[in-house]
Amino acid sequence: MAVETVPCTAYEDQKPGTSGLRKSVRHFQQPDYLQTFVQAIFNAVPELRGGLLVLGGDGRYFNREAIQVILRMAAANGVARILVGKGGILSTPAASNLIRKYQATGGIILSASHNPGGPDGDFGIKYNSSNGGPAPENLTNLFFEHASKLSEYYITAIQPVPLDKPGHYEIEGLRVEVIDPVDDYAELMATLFDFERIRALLAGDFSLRFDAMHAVTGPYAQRILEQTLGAARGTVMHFEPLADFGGHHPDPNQAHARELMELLYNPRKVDFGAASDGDGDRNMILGHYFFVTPSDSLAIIAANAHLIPGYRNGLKGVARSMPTSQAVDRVAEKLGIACHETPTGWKFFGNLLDDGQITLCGEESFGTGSDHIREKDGLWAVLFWLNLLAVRQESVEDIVRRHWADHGRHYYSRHDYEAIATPAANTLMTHLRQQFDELPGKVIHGKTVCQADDFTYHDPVDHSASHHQGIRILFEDGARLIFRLSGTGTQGATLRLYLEQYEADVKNHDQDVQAALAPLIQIAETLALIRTFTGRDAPTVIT
Ligand code: G16
Repeated sequence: MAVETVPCTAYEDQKPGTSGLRKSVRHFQQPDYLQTFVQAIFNAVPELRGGLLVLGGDGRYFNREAIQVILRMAAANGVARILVGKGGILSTPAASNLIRKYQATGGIILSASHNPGGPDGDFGIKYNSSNGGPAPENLTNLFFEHASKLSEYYITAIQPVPLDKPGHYEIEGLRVEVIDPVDDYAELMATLFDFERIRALLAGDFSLRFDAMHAVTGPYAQRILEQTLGAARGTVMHFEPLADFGGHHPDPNQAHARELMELLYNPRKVDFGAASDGDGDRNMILGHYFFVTPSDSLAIIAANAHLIPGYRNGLKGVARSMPTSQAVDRVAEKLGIACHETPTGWKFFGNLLDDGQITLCGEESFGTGSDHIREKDGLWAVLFWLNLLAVRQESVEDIVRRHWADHGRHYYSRHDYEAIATPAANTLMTHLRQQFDELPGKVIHGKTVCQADDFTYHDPVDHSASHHQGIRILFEDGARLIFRLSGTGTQGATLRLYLEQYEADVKNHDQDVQAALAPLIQIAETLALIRTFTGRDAPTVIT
């Protein structure tokens, strides 16, 4: 095989963030930018030589070109076999499943998740390890180290692989298998959920809509919801994966899934609505005129897991990211199981899942999942809810309200200030840190602070410590204010403010969320001077 050694200049900015390396498409199109990071992966994971690699992406602009480059580099770096999704498509959860099922050395997933696509949008690349989960921090640090000192990469001159034709191709010692991206994933879902019962629900007068947001879940949702479970044709909206997501923002939340929101907030009754993101790992759950916060969804999934075939034997434990509301903690307490608090980023759940300490985990950022794979899983959450609705024969709203009545309600919201100047964001965080010593015991707008700190996570499995994972201001009544800078944005900095207020009394469960959180919003402004530092009067997005 003719391997070409290409001299290159290292890039200094290839440090992966919360979930892989995410930059604008234009940034990725700089000479050898993609190649440098891919070579860093091959250098950091020598087991890929002679190994099996899973490869696919969310179909966004630059996906196909990147896949051909990676195939050529994989051949040059001695990879023995590659499974690649037809059309270059693989959702993140499907890739995680393939890695586990076929005992691959790892996988490369091309996605910038919920970030917009197209030539002016974003692109991303992440590596998942042999457990199917996102590379842990020590490995992403190693990628960065290799990338920063790289002086050459290796590539072959093979012809482009026909990605649209399933089949096997032998290329200079590398076996490329173009596979159906949905088959294995659909098979896995059928082992976890009661498809018969869901089919019966959908055969009645129950109506649902799923918004694939012109991203990767279209083919998965059509196969599972429409073709397998019998949902009406057209149930899946925006089903065709498009390179620019139809010009939309593939982020399944109230702000970006507008059309779906309008269908659910409409007198013409739709019982259940759901959406997923660019790479299919996020989910939004809606009832008729009703939004389920991701934190509540996690808690309800945990409280009802015994009703679902795949989880009938009970839960080993649960975990949530630190900013996620404490609703699931209450469920864990009642169930007598452990509840772990990890930093933001799915990679932090990996050790707990691998070690058998938890069965379910989730994040406020519309991510929920279980030990069936090592990624969050959008369609899994949707199927869980459908199975639950089929068993309980109640509406989404009734299920959530009953849960609040039993456990209390955690009013919760996230305010994002996107694309603010990075120095201003850092000054704001420093300003908060400087108040840590004086805050405990202080009464601000009628609420008493009991603790103020920077969250540090001590991994109970590998005993590593992750510092500076978000500023926490905790109040005596259980309320929390969390401040973090996002690790997934590509322009300037994004400040995330997470607000949580617990309300035990069912008589107070009908308040408007922002109104219920108004005192905390005021305290946040007083402590962080958000307007002064960011120059913004209001958040860019409220979820
Ligand atoms: C990624 C991570 C999640 C994280 C989210 C937001 O999700 O996998 O764990 O919660 O980003 O992170 P941040 O607050 O740092 O922007 P995804 O769906 O973008 O891969």
